[in-house]
This record gives sequence, structure tokens and C-alpha cells, in this order.
Amino acid sequence: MTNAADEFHFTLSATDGAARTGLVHTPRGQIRTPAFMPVGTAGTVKAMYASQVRETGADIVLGNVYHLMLRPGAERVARLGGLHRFMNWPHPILTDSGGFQVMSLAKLRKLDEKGVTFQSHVDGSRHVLTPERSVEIQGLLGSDIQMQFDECVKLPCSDEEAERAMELSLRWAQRSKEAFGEQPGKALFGIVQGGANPDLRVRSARALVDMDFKGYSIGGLAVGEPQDVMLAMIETVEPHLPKTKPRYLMGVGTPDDIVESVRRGIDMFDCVMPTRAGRHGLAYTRFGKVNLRNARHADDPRPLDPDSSCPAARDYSRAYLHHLVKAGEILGMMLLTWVNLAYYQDLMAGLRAAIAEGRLAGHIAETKELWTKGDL
Ligand code: PRF
Repeated sequence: MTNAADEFHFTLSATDGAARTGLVHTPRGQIRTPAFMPVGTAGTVKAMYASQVRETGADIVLGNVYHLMLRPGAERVARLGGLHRFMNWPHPILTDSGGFQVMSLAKLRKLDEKGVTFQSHVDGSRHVLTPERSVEIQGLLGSDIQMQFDECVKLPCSDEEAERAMELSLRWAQRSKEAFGEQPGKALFGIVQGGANPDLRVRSARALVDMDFKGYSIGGLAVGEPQDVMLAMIETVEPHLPKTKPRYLMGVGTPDDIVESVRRGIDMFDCVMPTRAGRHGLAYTRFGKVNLRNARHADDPRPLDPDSSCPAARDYSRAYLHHLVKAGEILGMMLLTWVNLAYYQDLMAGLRAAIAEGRLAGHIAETKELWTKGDL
């Protein structure tokens, strides 16, 4: 028997239109929603200490089956005490199931009803991922929130192709659920697919809700379509998802994508954007994006944002950051990743507070207004 407090569950504390704020409860801690999950693909949020990721305000990070099964191997991580201990992150971890990364990174892929066979991008070795093996790997890693194994098609694509992948993903959802079984304190999410076709999206959402997952992801978006198509798909799917379960929009996005998706009822996000942009000299601030590679920063003594919660945005001049980026110094990547993750977490905290106080629309308008103050 498990205590109700040890169960994975979601509590809503306030809504504002379709937007919601609440808590995902896990035995490893609570996740304040709307939440942004920094991406820790290979057992590290690149260029950040785990403790520092926590200090920016992150309650959960994301790990990837695809990368970790290839290197260092899921069984090895399990022998070493699981991913939390391995990467010194004692808080919740969500893992992605691998299919999406196989399709974007692996060589010589072959997909059939059983699963995906592929060659590693690391050493060319041959591997098989099935719904059952993906769930097994996510268990070996010790993931708190697992994703079903799915197939994501790039957009644009034909309705026939979107339907085939959506139906396959539903069969894989059922197999993932059977492989996962009952695991108190842990969750498996179903993933809505269906391309840019509203009927397919509704069918996918309804079928997954009938299977009764602990949360629902929306996949297959931010894969080449314009923002208005993505937002229309969220609006189509949202009414079919239970209010009592968390909704996670996979791989999204820019600050603007995030605020517009929160407005439409999304609770969880992940994206490489803040970390990857930071390693490429791009800062996200309250005043919009700043490209530190640009020569106009070379003599600028001002910090990125003197009122930021992040020391890296307050205590270093734009001139110094420009110098580090131009010189290819590791510290440049570290400082800008820190700035960006802190900004994303502050953005989420601002959205949560605004929803709680019923002033989301005004808050979003003010937030966007500041973005236009831009590269100053
Ligand atoms: N499926 C899975 N992971 C994902 C996606 C998906 O559709 C996306 C799409 N944006 C990002 N990550 N399993």
C-alpha cells in the first residue's frame, strides 16, 4: 500500500481563462506549473552545474533515452544508482522515449510495427527501440515521468502519413502502458499526435484519454509549421484533455511560443533553445534577445539586465560577454546559458503569479512590450 501523498498527482490552484497554475506532486518533489524543464540530454544540462540549474528555479529536468542508452548505457546508469544520483540532481526527472531523437539523429533507420531499428550516431552500432524497451530503459534510468514510445512526423506532411503515424503511436501507447504497469509515485504520459489535422488530433487525444494516462503530452508540433498552426492545434486538443491531469507541449519553445501556449492551457515545456542559444552567443532577457557576437557590444560596459535575478546578467558587462563569445571561451557559454535558463524560469514564475492573481492577459501584454525594447 502506498500513501496518497506518495502518489503521482496534479493539483490545480488557479485558472485564468484556459490557463492554469498548479503543482505536479512526485515523491522526489513538486513541480510548479506552468513549468519549464531544462534539457539535460546526456545526463547534463550543458555548461551548468546541477545545483545551479536548481538555483535558477527549475523543479525538473529532462533526460533522453536515445542518448543515454547509447552512452553510457541504461544498465550502467542503473548499476550506478540511477540517473538522479549519476548527475547529482535529486529532484524530478522526465525522460523522452527515444523515437523522436532516433528520427532526427540516428543513421539508417527502419521503422515497423514492432519499433525502430537504427545505427548509433556515436559509433555506428546497431540498436532496436520498441515501446517495451523504451519503458524498460526509462525505468533503469529511474525517471519520474516517462513518455510513451511514439512516432513524430515532420510538417508539412500528407493526412495519410499523419494518420498512419498517429494510429501507430496509439498502438505503441497501449504497449507502453502495458509495459509500464502500475508504478506508484511514477507517471507515464501518452503523446497526442496527428500532424496539422484537427480531426486526427481529436481522435488521438480521445483515444489516449480512454487509456487513462497520468498526464498528456502534445507531440508533433514545433516541427516546421508556423506558430499559428501550432497554436490552432493546441486549441483543438485542449478541450479533450482532462482538467485534472498535466499537459506537456514537447520541445517548445521560444518565450513567445511559451506564453501563447500557457494562455491556451499548457502546463509543461522543454526546449534546447535557452541552453543551445547560450552556447552560441545569444542571450534571452526581459528586453528580448541580445546577440553578443555583434560588434556593437565590444565597448559596452552595461550588464545585460541590472535588475535580473541572475548574477551572470548583473555582474558582467556586455563588452566582457562579447569578448568571451568572440574568443570561444568556455565561460562565455556558461554565463549565457545561466542567463538564459534564469530568464526562462523567471518567465514561468511571472506567468504562474499572473494566473494565480487572474491578470494573465495584462501580464503577457506587458511582457511582450518589454521584449520590443530589444537589443537596446
Ligand atoms: N515526440 C517525442 N518527443 C518529442 C516530440 C514528439 O513529437 C517533439 C515534437 N516537438 C519534441 N520532442 N517523443
